[in-house]
Amino acid sequence: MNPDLAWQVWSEERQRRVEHVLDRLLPSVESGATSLHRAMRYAVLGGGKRVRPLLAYAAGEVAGADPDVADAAAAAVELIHAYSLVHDDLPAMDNDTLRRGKPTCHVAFGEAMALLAGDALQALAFDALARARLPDPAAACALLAEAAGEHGMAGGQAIDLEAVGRTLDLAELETMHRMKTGALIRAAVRLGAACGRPLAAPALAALDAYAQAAGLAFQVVDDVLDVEGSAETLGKTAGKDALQAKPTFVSLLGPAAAKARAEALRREAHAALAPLGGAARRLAELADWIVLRQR
Ligand code: GRG
Repeated sequence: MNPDLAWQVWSEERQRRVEHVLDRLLPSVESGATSLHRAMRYAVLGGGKRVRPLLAYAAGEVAGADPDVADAAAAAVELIHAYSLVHDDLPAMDNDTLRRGKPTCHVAFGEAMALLAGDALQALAFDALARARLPDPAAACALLAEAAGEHGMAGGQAIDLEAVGRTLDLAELETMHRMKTGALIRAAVRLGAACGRPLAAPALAALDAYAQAAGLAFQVVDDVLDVEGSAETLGKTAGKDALQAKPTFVSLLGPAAAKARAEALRREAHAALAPLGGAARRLAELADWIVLRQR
């Protein structure tokens, strides 16, 4: 089979798989569904690239994890991500109206319900991990909490909010993104690996170096796409960073150097995987996909 086709088959199968897992975890809409239930399902299902679940499944393969166990890690990171998007889109934060090709959750359900949907999605993420057949569910919950909390995503978002109208230098920008988006990407890799057999310290360090490079590459590409993509292909408002005068990799480096930085990070991610051999094949393909994507 042509290697690209094999990647496409694997990634689409895993995307369908996590969709099904999320569908079962989310509150049913059949009987007695409330607006909160509908808002939760609206925010999670039928959209998104599922980058973080794919990272969890791919890292799980390195540790020989049963995909049935890795399902919980994949779903939990996507639930945290979906909650962060719902809250980020609120008028109090980024105030956006388009996400994943449809009106944002608060446009569809109102601000109060969107706030609650995000809260409930976050709770559901931890519930899914706590109940899963993981070797150490408590350690997995702690790892996800660290990534989502003040030392990770929420802390990075706070720095981002306070940076509007200020100038950040490249080091400050990288720190902000390592927290805001990088921490959850790193957690996806670590949680996926935690679903399998215990890995030795060098393998864990290799995975972590990979995740840090891939996470930063993801953000650099996100900044480039904000400038070069359209709302139609991205499914979200394009050109917002410049409009809001936000410091980005493109505003600090220029588009060509930002693309070169993404490419360097892709190579760094590949190099980090070298000690892991063929078991890390999907992670390598994911780094390519993260950097070469158009949406
Ligand atoms: C509200 C605590 C809190 C945090 C929000 C992650 C985040 C922090 C905000 C999202 C804002 C944003 C657009 C950040 C840029 C990187 C990013 C997370 C893009 C969206 O992720 P994708 O491209 O989205 O994986 P899909 O829709 O494909 O899942």
